[in-house]
Amino acid sequence: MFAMFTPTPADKFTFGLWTVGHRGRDPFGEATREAINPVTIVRRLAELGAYGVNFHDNDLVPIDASVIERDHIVGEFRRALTETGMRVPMATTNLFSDPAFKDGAFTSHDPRVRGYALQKTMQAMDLGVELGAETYVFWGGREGAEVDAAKDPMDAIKRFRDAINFLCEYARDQKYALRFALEAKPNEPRGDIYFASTPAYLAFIQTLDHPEMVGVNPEFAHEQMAGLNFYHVVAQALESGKLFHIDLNDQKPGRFDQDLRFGSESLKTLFFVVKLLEESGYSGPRHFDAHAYRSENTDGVWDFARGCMRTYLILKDKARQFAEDDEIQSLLAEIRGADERLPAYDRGVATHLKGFVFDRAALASRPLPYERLDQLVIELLMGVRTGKRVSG
Ligand code: GLT
Ligand code: MN
Ligand code: MN
Repeated sequence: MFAMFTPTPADKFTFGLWTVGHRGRDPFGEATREAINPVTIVRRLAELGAYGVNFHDNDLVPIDASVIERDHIVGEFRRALTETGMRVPMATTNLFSDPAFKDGAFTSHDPRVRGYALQKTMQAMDLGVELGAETYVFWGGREGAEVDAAKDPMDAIKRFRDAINFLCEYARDQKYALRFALEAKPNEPRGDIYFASTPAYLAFIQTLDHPEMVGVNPEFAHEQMAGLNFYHVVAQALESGKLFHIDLNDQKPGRFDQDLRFGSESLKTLFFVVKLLEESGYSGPRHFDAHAYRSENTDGVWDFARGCMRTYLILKDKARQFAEDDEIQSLLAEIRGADERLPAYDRGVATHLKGFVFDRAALASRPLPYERLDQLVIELLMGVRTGKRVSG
């Protein structure tokens, strides 16, 4: 049983350097554990069966490093990747820690700040591509406001668009095979962040010069903070061909961004998310954007990482059980009935439909045994259904 839920690189699990490297700092307290250097992170994650590791430019190279220091750090990191076979499928820019970005990066009023943000991102794209990244994430942590009197949200959208258009051209000019993934969050660290949810980005992408290069990176915690159903959000991203990356974690409703261990709180929703990812043919990395409880020491960090991957695999197995469970499947068939697509519009169809007499009472009386179905799902998740076929 244990071996069954032991990850391998084929599962495509990734972690950010900033996730397992998180030192337990929060707005009220200092770090509770030592920094773990990127090379150690790569080696430990490889031992645990991960596929790869992602980073912000400054997770790897300090913002004030000299060129010599940069080359040394990147060289050591690359060696660890080669020795372990670990990949870097995604990279991103830190456009939120430096005080220069205190009022935004791409959406700042100050054109010098916007220029610096572009410069920093181009350099970080170079670094990411150098290490093999195929996806480039944009999380605009400081792109927002506390004082709406000071900033025009329409200007912010236009400035953000200019930045993404500029960087798409840069990627094309450099012949980088990079895809961009935009990550939404409703608030924190700003009072309000522009593009508060993934669907806002899905609409925005259509207004770009190269919409085909740009998709989304939804994060469970962020949509949960906004009170949205992550399963539905991911479904929309997938259905529109825009799920370029995904940040998996957990989060209690109505709280700050907790970035909890995957599956520590919201098993039912996450079951449907895993089922969706597995059944839709999503082939990208399963990235855990989470960190260990502040009370953990370094050993606990690896317990955390192991737990994220193990829970994902257990939920994946539950999805298989769901598909193979006769009682669930026959109930679903009964509920769904003959789910035919209606004919497309033509004038004859419309005329026929307008004149047709529907039996409203018959429509309303259709039984929908959702209580039974949901209870079966709950029992499956609680482990009292075997997952074996129950027919007969
Ligand atoms: C930061 C944020 C995450 C983003 C990271 C990528 S940075 O940790 O909380 O949700 O995915 O920039
Ligand atoms: Mn994230
Ligand atoms: Mn988060």
